[in-house]
Amino acid sequence: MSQLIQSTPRADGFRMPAEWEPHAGCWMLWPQRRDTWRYGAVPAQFAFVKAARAISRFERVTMGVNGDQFQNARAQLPPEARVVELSSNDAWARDCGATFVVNDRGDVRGIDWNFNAWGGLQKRMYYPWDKDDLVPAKMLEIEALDRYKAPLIMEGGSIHVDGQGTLLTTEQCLLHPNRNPNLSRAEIEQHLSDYLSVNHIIWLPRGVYEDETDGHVDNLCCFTRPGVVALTWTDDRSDPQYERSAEAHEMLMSARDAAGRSLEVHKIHQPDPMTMTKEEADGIDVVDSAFLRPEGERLAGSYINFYIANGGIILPQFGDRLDLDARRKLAELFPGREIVGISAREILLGGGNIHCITQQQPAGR
Ligand code: KQY
Repeated sequence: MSQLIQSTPRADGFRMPAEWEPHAGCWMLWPQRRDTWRYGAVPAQFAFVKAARAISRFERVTMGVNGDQFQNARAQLPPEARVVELSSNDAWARDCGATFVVNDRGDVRGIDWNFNAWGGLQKRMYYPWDKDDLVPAKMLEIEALDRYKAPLIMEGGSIHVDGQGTLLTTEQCLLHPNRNPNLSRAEIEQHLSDYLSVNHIIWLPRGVYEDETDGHVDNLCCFTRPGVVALTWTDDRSDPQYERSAEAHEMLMSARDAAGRSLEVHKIHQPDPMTMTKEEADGIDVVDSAFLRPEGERLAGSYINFYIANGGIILPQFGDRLDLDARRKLAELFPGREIVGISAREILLGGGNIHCITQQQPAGR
């Protein structure tokens, strides 16, 4: 049974662990939405299956699917993946799924943030999002884990933690008026502190250029271990990403984490700029509420959007000359983990990448 708890994780001695801490498994949601995914989401389903197959080598994957897609998903996914009927509007488990917290005894609970599909009616990107908003409660019911309801509109992709009290985020996203217009920066910080048990927040100004999430940090920068971060980078000063990465770099170089350490910052060169082709744009259904994705639009490609599995790194690859460079650097940053590259352009076309479609559930007792 999953109970709704009225206190906060901090008050109860729970914290959000870092992604590299041991997992019980990984949650994903099956892509189906025709105004996000081209050709009725069939190519995206292949890409999600590849990601699920890669993650399944390291930990159990649970795929939440709408009822009408159960048989299709079950047939495509590897037998070791668990397929559960769990309705959703779209397929971004990182953003609409539960964020898990643990205590020192190994108990696991979940946080149910409010979700407004990256900006609500102000932006009208992906209406409706009612089913997505119920995903955390359903995940926690399935796992029989207790749930905190957090009074904050927030997506999991807008934060990264080191598990030792430090949180990384961007002002562009968490302070955007389309998320929590009635909350001040201090009130948002207080909620993050209460629900994730963080003591120190590093606010980076902006995320990746043309990232439709309003600059999620999980496409820009992440911790690879306490005191060490990886940042998407370009040396091309004429690329609009340059000043975004440069300002983040400057900030990170002068930042301290919750333990008072200065940070070691590793630059991961972004793939060469990619744009949506006409064929890709034409394959997406147009509906009234949809966010237009025209041909020629810059895609927010980044190698930072990888998933840390037990013993592995599931890394986006774009068929780019810098794919190998990213693999090598990540291999150095994660000794002891196997780097598994996944062809990820199809996921990128939907506006995110491998980190955005996954949500780790920490191992409990
Ligand atoms: O950056 C992420 N965490 C998710 C991207 C979601 C894009 C919605 N189309």
